[in-house]
Amino acid sequence: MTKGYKMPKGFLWGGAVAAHQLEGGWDVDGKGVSIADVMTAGRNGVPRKVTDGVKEGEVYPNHWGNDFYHRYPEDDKLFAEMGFKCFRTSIAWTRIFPNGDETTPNEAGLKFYDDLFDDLLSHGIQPVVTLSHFEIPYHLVKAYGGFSNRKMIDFFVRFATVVFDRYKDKVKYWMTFNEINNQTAWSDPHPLLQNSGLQLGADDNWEQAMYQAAHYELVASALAVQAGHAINPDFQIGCMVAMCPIYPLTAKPADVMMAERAMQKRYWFGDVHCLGEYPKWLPKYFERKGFDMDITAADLATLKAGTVDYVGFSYYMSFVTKGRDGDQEYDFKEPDDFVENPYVEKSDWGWQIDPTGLRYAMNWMQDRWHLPQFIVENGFGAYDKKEADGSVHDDYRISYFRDHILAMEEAVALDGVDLIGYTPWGCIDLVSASTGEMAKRYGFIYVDADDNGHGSFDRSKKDSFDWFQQVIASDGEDL
Ligand code: P53
Repeated sequence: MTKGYKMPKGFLWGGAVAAHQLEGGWDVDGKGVSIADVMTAGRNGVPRKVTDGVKEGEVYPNHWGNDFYHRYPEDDKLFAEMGFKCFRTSIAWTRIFPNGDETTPNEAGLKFYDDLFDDLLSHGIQPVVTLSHFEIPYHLVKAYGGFSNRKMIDFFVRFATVVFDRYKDKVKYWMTFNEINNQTAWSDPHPLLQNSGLQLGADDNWEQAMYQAAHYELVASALAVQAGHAINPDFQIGCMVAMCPIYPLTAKPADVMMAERAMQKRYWFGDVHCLGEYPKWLPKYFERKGFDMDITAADLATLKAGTVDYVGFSYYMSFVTKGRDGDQEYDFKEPDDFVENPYVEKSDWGWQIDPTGLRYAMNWMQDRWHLPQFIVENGFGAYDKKEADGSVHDDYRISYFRDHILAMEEAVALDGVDLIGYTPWGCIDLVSASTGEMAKRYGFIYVDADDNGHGSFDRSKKDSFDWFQQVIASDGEDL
């Protein structure tokens, strides 16, 4: 056993999921169609397709997820047995506002989350809630062009206000937009759809569209922060960034400068969320690129007045880049400018495994944003093998967690990072966001279902279940 550092009293150990990846029940109790409902199943290396509405004969894994919608009481019991103090999920926007532009919410959707949160609380588990986790109502994509349209700010703030008000006594920790910076890779259509509801054509300027959508999201987030604090001053409302630190390949100055630019391009979203203003390089960049941005003086005042309370972030991997000789602009472009890291191992999906990167990133964020942090995703997607006796020996997952939790504890105990909690991703097996697979499993709890939704959907414990239980019981000391 590895000896770790005890985390402070009240530290929020738990697990994380998103509504669309596990609930299923995609069309029950008045729920509308979300963008996740029109994404088909992909595979390792094969991207998901997006269909124009739900089509006969296509496979849509988010339609069934792991059936949490009907089975959550059983799952909550297992979370409690593991010792969870919190559980991060999202509220599916389309359960509350099926089309997104209604003025009256859907009571059946609101009631589902009341029941879920009550059940969690009865086990001593506090819900931690993401407002927009890749689940924009599809109608808002079709009728308004998603976050290319300023009207989306009002729709989002209305949704946020309704759920803040409804759950004000049940939920304290909130996050506005999941992995808002995932769309840095703007040339890939998936993040643009998942984050912002953008569907662009060949003639559109994708990069400008990404910056514009992100701006409207940041304004919407800042307004939601203010609305939430007015409803309950005890609310802690955070941002959520996908933290993948980007290193220079060598000490060559051009490599170092490119890595700096790469970090700026991936984390300016956090600068706006946390510091309430755009970093200086970005208006210069817009100017140089000739981007005509709709950013008003009123927007800038809103951003300043709606800074977040904490930094929620996911951490799975790090990246590496290198400079181009003679390139004065260092216009880093993701993913084209990524190169492989020769010093680390990779998962079966090519994600580079780097526990030290977590400690590095926590230090970097502490020094830059000066806010408490919350690790709301971390984990290892892998092919699991269920043995004849039902057991799953996922020692590779335990080893990933051991190394990352130790790095996290060092950041807290040795470097003084202020950390609220740690919620491993996909604590129960669910549908992968990037590939739509069930086979890319993250859970401590195994779900008997395959990529096509066949199986009993029965739950069972993997070896990592007992291991994580012991980590929590020892406040992080027994790794
Ligand atoms: P999957 C890319 C890079 C890092 C995190 O991812 C990412 C993504 C987008 O897929 O997403 C987050 O399921 C996201 C979750 C997602 C999880 O990481 O592709 O917030 O919704 O499931 C893991 O293996």
